[in-house]
Amino acid sequence: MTYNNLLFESGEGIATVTFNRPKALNAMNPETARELKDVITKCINDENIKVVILTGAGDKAFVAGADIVTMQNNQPSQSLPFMEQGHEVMRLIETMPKIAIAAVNGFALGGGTEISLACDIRFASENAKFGLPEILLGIIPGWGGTQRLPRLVGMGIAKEMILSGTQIDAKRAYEIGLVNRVCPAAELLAEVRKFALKLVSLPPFAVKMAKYSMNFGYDLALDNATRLEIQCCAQCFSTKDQKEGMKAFLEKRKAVFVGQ
Ligand code: DAK
Repeated sequence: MTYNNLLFESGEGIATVTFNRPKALNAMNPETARELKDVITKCINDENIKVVILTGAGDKAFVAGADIVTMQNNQPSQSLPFMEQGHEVMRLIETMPKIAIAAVNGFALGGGTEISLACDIRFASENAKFGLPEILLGIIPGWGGTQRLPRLVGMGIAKEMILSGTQIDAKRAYEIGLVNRVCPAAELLAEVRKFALKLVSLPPFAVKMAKYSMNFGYDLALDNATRLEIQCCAQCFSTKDQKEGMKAFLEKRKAVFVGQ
């Protein structure tokens, strides 16, 4: 697929996907959502890619939300496919057996915050702004914001943000646990990449099981969730990488994982 609204590059185990509609502050339209699904599927199927970084083109925005121009005259019958398309791609990012990092380099509003919430880890530039301002447009978040934000930062703060539509800066996002790290804007991508490079040599099956256990265990009752964890952990003992990891520890050397 040719991408009109995304840039894609990969190397050293890291794929970088850049939302690239700067004139609309990288707002997501249905075409971008289709392209995003395609590129994430490509990352999933490429065993050389271990980490996927999502960021925005330009220095002003990560993603300024769903494209309001496209949505403004929608009826529910047209909104539903767009919403389902968005949910599908967010869940794909969240559950893929690779690590997704959002490098939030400016406005991450509405769908932009929701994309970052679907990632495993969020780094933000000091000038980043987060928010779910949908209520100010007469709608509510439609790509998982009402569900993922409370799970990440707690119901009280999520209700404050979603019911008021207020934007918060990177410092506040860090304080409430919405982002993992805040960096000067000029250093954001380099910092994310430095962190990603530490992750590319991790044993892929253990990464996959760790995400699986967290993603699919989170909403289960604790007893069922811990049983899921037991199964995921036990499966890791079938891999060469588990043998290598423990052997290397006992031999006091760095493990060399082979991805099996
Ligand atoms: N959509 C379309 N165009 C946008 C846009 C957006 N979300 N955000 C910005 N732009 C465009 C602006 O219209 C402007 O275009 P021109 O006038 O130059 O043609 C250009 O980008 C530059 O924006 P500004 O001139 O406004 O720049 P400022 O620095 O003054 O302000 C801003 C930056 C980010 C504060 C402001 O642009 C802004 O407030 N943008 C809208 C933010 C927003 O409300 N985002 C949430 C969108 S709602 C659903 C599926 C998904 C969703 C909901 C339902 N279903 C299918 C049911 C998700 C909803 C959302 O994400």
